Amino acid sequence: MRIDAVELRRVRLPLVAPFRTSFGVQTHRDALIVRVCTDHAEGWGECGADSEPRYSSEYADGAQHVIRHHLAPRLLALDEATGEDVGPALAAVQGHPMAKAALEMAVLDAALRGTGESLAHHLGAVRPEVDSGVSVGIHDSVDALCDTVARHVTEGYRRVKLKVEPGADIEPVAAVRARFGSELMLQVDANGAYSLRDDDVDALRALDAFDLILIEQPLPPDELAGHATLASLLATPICLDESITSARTARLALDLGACSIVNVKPGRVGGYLEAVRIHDLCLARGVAVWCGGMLETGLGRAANVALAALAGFTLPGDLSASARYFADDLTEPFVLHDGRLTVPTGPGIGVVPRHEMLARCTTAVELVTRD
Ligand code: OSB
Ligand code: MG
Repeated sequence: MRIDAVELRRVRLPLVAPFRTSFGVQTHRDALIVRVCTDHAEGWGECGADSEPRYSSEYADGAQHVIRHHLAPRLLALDEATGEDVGPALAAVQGHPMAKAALEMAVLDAALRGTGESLAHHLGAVRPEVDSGVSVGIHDSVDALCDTVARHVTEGYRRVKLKVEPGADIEPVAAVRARFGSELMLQVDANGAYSLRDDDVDALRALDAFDLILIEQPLPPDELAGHATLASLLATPICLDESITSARTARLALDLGACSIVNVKPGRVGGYLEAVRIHDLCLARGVAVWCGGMLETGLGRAANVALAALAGFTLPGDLSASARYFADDLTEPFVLHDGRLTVPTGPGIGVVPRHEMLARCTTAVELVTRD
């Protein structure tokens, strides 16, 4: 397959409700969508980066720039490319994993549409549907939080994740546990907002009382040793998100005892194929993994659901129905069936953007071609 052009499209979709985390509030999904045009088929990719570099150093404008000037030219210079060639072709460029992952996703999609194989099958999926979890932002009041959680429980979500930060942790977690009982699968995500200071450690230790599945990323991304220390102080398992940037860092984190569960986000680790390598490593070690999310549109969601259908994804992912994020998704909406999402079986990622939605949401388009 020869890649002839890379289209970079910015879309802006309002979220159904503001999403507040320890690093800020998000009201829109400002995504970079990649379309590769090849001599076989076209392929779609989505970059996880947000408009501001708060979750990690990447942001949508930056991802677009590095693709335009450094990544796309390297792909367009190849005579032949499959999805497997993208990582090696881009390896000379340091960093920018979400930008690289978006390109890899688009090339995988195009190549698989060419052969008629689904991404799920290609990655090694073993199940036709995946358990759906929901990530709930920090709310202004515990009552409002409980109302939101009640709605999601009624909708059928199989696991609830609460965003927490120092000062908004014990009380909301205690209230949700008290209201929904011990059967609710519950976990928290701090996005690195805690430290090893006594007051922070005391708050995290207090969460041990609530039978949480895990605490996600309590300390900043580069605090592997700190997470190992913290793990020895807590009963609740530590799961790392931001800290895990590759299969190599996953192995290091596990060897250090920095985490016992791994959140896999394809964008954060540079692509779906590296995500599979992390999955394989964890499966071999008996470590549970689950698929994280970046408020993706239906495009990224389709690929994430395919990944989450691999055998080692034993915990519900941050893979919610389209309606949890958007009134109108870019693709046909993903809907919950008995708390699960169906793994797409069509060629490639199995979904395409709806044309009128794409036109309505697009804020800018740029085409990169061979010169
Ligand atoms: O830390 O998992 C995170 C969203 C944006 C950035 C970081 C995170 C999240 C979520 C939402 O928790 C996951 C989702 O439902 O897409
Ligand atoms: Mg997280």
